Amino acid sequence: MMRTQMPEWRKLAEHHERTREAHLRELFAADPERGTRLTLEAAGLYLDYSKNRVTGETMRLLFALAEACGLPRAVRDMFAGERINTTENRAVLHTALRNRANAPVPVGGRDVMPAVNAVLARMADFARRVRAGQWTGHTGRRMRNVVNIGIGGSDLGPAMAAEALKPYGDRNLRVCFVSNVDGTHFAEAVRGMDPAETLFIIASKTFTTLETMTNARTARAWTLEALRDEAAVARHFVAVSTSAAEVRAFGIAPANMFEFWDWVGGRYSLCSAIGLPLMIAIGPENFAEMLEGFHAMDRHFAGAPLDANMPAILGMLGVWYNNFFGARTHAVLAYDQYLHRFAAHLQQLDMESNGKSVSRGGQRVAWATGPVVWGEPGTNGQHAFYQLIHQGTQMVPADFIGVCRSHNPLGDHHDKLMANLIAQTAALAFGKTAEELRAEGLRGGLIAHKTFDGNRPTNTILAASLTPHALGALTALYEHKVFVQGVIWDVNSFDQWGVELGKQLASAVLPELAPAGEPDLRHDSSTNALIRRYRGRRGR
Ligand code: G6Q
Repeated sequence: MMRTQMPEWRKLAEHHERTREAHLRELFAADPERGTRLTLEAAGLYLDYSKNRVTGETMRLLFALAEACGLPRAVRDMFAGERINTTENRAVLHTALRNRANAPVPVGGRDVMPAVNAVLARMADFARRVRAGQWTGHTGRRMRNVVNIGIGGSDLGPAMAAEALKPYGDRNLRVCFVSNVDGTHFAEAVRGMDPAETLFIIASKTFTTLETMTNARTARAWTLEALRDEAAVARHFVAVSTSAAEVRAFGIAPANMFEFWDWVGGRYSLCSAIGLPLMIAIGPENFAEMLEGFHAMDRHFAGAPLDANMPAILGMLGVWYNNFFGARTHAVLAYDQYLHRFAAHLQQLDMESNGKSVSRGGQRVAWATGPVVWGEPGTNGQHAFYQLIHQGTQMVPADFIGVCRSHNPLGDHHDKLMANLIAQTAALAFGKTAEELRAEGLRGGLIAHKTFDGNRPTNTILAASLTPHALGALTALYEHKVFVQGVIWDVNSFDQWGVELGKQLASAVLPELAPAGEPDLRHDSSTNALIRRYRGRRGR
């Protein structure tokens, strides 16, 4: 049945009609316990969802919708390795990558856990050797630079986590990430690096991606120009991929390849061998701690009843705003400088998963699916775009993420940071009325400008400290939130045909940019003109 025709959806629509004007000021006034009642702890994270425009009845109706859409069954199917990625006929088993309990997970009748554990062990052995200076380069020097070359899912997760967990990293080892096909990215990344001390990790699920292969070839040329011996490739290049054949064709020996599997989606691959640069940066023990955090959230998600289930609560709140209030974006505001790439990772995770307009059955959906996800770290955003969140004409539901203990406890910085986080959520919820302004002595025309309506919904997520465990739990929380919403919106959260299209588009134009001859351009007039203009002015 169409989602919007389900009785549970209709009940929510009626409930929305009745309650949409209710103000958080009234909801808090009517229930002094609200700020502690609408909270939850899981996997070391604390969620306060009291500053949402919901009542107990709203949550009951949202969970009823989740039940009716088959969420509990869908969760079981994912964890059990059913082929829920139907358009690619694949299981979706990123949870097996951090299945610390090691319970068997069968895919096509075979338990995947021995292979998962074997790759993790090989990664740990390699990471230890690089960190200890035992994996030396072609001239016998230890590696001081590790450059991950990958893009999208083969970049954003480990790049985000390497930043987030910098305090756990070996500061003598520079770990950096090159993704963009823009030569500037590579050139600036390796500037000042010595090829004799530089290890490249070529990370690509398919090992055919244009950007990654282009950067990888450039990296090989850069290495060989300095080291002048093909044999150097074996010491300076390792690969992370699902395709041994493509890796071999590139010239990297299978012994230097770390495998993962087609049941790991790119944006869900941080816990697979794609996490190798992170493991080298923070060490296998910290990486294992991160996996524990992921696993703790996985267990919570799989086991907790919907009304005490953090990903389900966050997911259904998002549905409430997206489909009933018409919110079109969702902000993720992390009050921790180390999380400065977290929103970028979530952007891919969420928008690539649920940015779909066709249902699992192949019909066009008649309801809104994934919102635009965006964000910058606090407090920077406060001096920039928060204006619109406070007083703009559209509702922007937001998640505020903070930690109680800083890794850099300088003076009173952290108290000031957290005071801002807490005060912002209160201001967004309760606003400032004209009466309050008058009571402060304000008169005249400025009252309208300085009035804050409030009633702007937020979640607050707190961790004790940004440990590997906390980062794992936090990342898994959002993975599962996205899953919940994909089930409600009836989309396949695990394919990405739009990204695949992008991989093909440029290949038609590329040969037409080559200098030789005058190409017979058969595009639209804009595309043709852009190609001609570029050809006439390109640098070479
Ligand atoms: C992720 C996407 C996409 C993918 C990149 C890189 O879920 O599928 O971002 O990760 O396009 O693909 P390769 O790993 O195959 O190079």
